[in-house]
Order: sequence, then C-alpha cells, then structure tokens
Amino acid sequence: MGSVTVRYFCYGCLFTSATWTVLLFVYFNFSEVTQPLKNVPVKGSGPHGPSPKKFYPRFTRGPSRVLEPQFKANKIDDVIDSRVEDPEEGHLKFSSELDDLKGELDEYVQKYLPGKIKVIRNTKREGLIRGRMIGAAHATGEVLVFLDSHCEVNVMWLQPLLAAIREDRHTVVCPVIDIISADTLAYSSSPVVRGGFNWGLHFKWDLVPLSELGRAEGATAPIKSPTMAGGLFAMNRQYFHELGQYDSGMDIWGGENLEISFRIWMCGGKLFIIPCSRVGHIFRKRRPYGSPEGQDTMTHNSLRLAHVWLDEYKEQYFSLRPDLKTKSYGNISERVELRKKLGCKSFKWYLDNVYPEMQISGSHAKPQQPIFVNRGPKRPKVLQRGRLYHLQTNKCLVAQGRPSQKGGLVVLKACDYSDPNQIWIYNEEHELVLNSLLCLDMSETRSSDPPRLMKCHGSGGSQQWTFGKNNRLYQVSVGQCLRAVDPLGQKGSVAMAICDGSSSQQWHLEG
Ligand SMILES: *[C@@H]1O[C@H](CO)[C@@H](O)[C@H](O)[C@H]1NC(C)=O
Ligand SMILES: [Mn+2]
Repeated sequence: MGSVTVRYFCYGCLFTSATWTVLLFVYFNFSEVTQPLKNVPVKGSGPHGPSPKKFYPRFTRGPSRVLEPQFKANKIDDVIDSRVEDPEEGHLKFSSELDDLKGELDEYVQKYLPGKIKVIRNTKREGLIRGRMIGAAHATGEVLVFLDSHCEVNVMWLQPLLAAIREDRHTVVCPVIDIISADTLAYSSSPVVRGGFNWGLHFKWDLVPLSELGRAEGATAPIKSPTMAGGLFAMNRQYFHELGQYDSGMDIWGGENLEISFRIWMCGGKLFIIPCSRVGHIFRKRRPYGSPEGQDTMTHNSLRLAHVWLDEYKEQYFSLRPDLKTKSYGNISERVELRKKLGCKSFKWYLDNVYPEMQISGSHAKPQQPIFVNRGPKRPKVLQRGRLYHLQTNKCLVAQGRPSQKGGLVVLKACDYSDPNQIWIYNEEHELVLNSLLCLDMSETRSSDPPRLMKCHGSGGSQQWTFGKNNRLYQVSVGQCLRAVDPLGQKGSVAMAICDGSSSQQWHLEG
C-alpha cells in the first residue's frame, strides 16, 4: 500500500473538514529498500559530510504468524468521529456531504483494502481525544500510530518509528512534520525542530539545542523532545494503556498533547522526534470546527492538566491567566490517582531534566535566571548584516515608527540604501536585530499578533528566526513564516502565516 492510498483516504477525510480521523497502522512486513525522500533536503550533506545510511530491521510477526509475501503492509484500524450536525445551525448541506463521504469511504475501503481496514464510527461527537481512545480500544496490533486525517506519509516513514519503539517499548516517537500547503497541497520540508511549550500552556516549536545534535549518529539520531505537537505519533499499544491513554475528561481538542508529553517523561518514558521519518501534514489556517455550545475546550483541558501535573508550577499559568484560578475543571481524582499509581516524578524534575530551557518567574525562579545571563558575557556573533528585502514588493522591512521604540511594529517601505535604520543584524542566536537595538519578536501567547520589535532577551523562542527554502523567513516558536499581508497595497503590513512558499513569503537578507 503506497502513500497514494493514504493520501486519497486522507483527502477524503479532510474534505469534510469536520471529522477527526485516527489511523492506527499495524505493519507486519517491510522491505528494506531505501528510497529518496520526497522533497526533503539531505540533512548533514553540508560541512559535516553525508548522512550515514541507516538500516532498519525487518518487522515481522515472528513464526507464530507468517504472512504471505504479497501481503505487504497491513492493517489499518480506523476511527472516525463523525460530527453530529445540528440542522438548526444551518449545517444541512454539510451534513449531506458528510454522508456522501461515509459511503465513498466505505466503498473505497471495501474495494482497495478488503479485510485490512476497520472503519469505526462513533454515534455521537467525541472529539479527537476520546476518538483516539476508542480507536486504540479496537486496535489489535503491537504499535499504535496516530495520524491526523490531513496527512500524507513520505516514503520509509514508518520503519524508523518502529525501530525506535522496538529498542525500548517505553519510547514514544514522532516523525518530522513536513508542510502540505492548505491551498495547493504542495509538499515541502520542515526544518528539524522540537516541541516545547510556554506558560500559557501553548505548544511551541524550539530549535534543537546543539547539545542534542552533536552525537555520533549525527543528523539521523532521535531528538529528545520535551513535548509533542500531538497529531502524529507512534507508541507501543500496551504502553499506551499502561500509561493511562488520555484524560477522558478532556473535551474535543487542545492541551492533550502537553498532558501526554508530561506524563510520558514524568512517568518513566521517553519522547523523541525521529528525523528519518517524515510525514506531511496540512497546517490549517484555522480549525474548521467549533466545540459544542462554543466552549473553550483548550482552556478546560489545560486547567485539568495544570491541576494534575504542574505541581507548584501551575502558578506560572495562573499568573498569566488569573481569571482561571477559581474556574472549575471537573473531577480529576482518577488522573491524580493514576499519577500516584505510576509513581511519576515531579514537574520540577521534568523542568530540570527535560526542559531546562524553560524560563521560570516568581518564587520558583531558578537561582541565576536574570534573562541575559544565559547569553554569557559575550555578545552573539554576527552572521550577516544588511537590509531585509521582500522580493515580491521590492521593499524593505523597517520599523513603522522609531527603530528604538519597544513594542513597535515592522512594515515594508521603500528601501533606502543610506539609512542605517534599515539595517538588520542576523546573529548566531538566530536573532534579527534592527539597527543594533531591538529584536524582531513574535508573541508566544498571541500568535495571531504581528511580530514586533522588543528588547532582545537572548533566550531564543519568540526571537528565533531562520532563513530557509524558497527564501522563507521562519519563526521557530510559532512554526510559521513572515509574509506581506497585502503585497499590492500601500500599508506594507506583515504578519505570520503558514509557510507555503508563495511569493509573499520570500525574503532576502542582503549585505
Ligand atoms: C470523582 O470521581 C471519583 C471516581 O472517579 C469518585 O470516587 C469521586 O466521588 C468523584 N468526586 C466527586 C466530588 O464527584
Ligand atoms: Mn492536524
């Protein structure tokens, strides 16, 4: 079964925009043929030499159950959380589209994957969290692979994941999540980043610390990741159950990815991103579905996880969201019990050992934590200096007001080659510093805001930018690219957007 099958299946699911799909793959037998990865740059082919070639074990089920050779890959259990449409909300047409899909999906599965795929439909909307638990309950294979519905797997994506799990069954693994454009479905590679979070309990991407990269295996080594993005991962099925699956008190969407990440690390497991495994994913511009009665399920879920897992550090969350201190979050006694039963470590242990980069304020602050200390006495080395030129509009990125004004916006204006206020410095910390004064900064808690000029804090995250393929300017913590909002207009506004390689997202730092 090739990625084509998965692709059309996934497109089908995506088409409804209202279903969450969990695909549980159980693969029995694989070839070891290596194929070039679609559209993925060969990492490590630069100054460090070519990547070492990796070989993966054959995954067979052992002598008790030998499969015919033509039976390549195979069994997909699948769960669809079909949304219950409310005619009063005007979804009637939508609902009929969904019914069409149901028929088509069933037909497709019967025709092309007979006996290999199980479609399980929920009778009411459960949301992705309970949806996955229901799927896992039906699965029979050794490994669960969860993929969002809007994914397309790359070649040789699964073996690297399975190999890591085979080595240690308490290892949970994520592929590198490549980008599929929501508009054109074009596939492009992502930089290798890892998962973090901020005290608003939002997931964010971080650059991988150098200490994680310099191993013998080089670019192919698993990357320890403090958190996972949530939609794509694989783990041993029994381990998933032992570890307490998900918190069934969480609703629909949000926060479950941090909850399971903390639980994995704190309760004796490990979480890795496997750079040799690549899966494309459509980063949607917005979530195409709401929650029942419009509740803020992200907040409800985050509150639950804060009360179960964060110990004294939940104050960090509440200091950002004081309104939530007294908000109810349902009954968490089962999850607290689970934490005890599994003998999990403290959140302090997690912060010290898994995510020491996390900034902590207030009474739990680490001793030497003033924000500039981690930069050390020396200034970061300048890598490049020049104007930040926008190719499509022929304009330069400059401060809207004075370049020394903290919190000021940046806009596109006519380039002036004699104006020092248009000169950016790009340094080894991946900061973009305008006129040697302020850093281009992306709010981590309000990622819909445009970037602003802020005091350089030297702790990465919101101020880390990388230049990548197609001249894109990538913001690490929000995982998005800088673009001109209205390239033909006069205002010159810029904003962050899903990276799609379009001309509005092309930049050049020129000296
Ligand atoms: C919370 O749930 C547990 C079992 O899951 C139950 O024993 C307990 O009574 C519940 N507490 C409240 C306040 O409802
Ligand atoms: Mn997704």
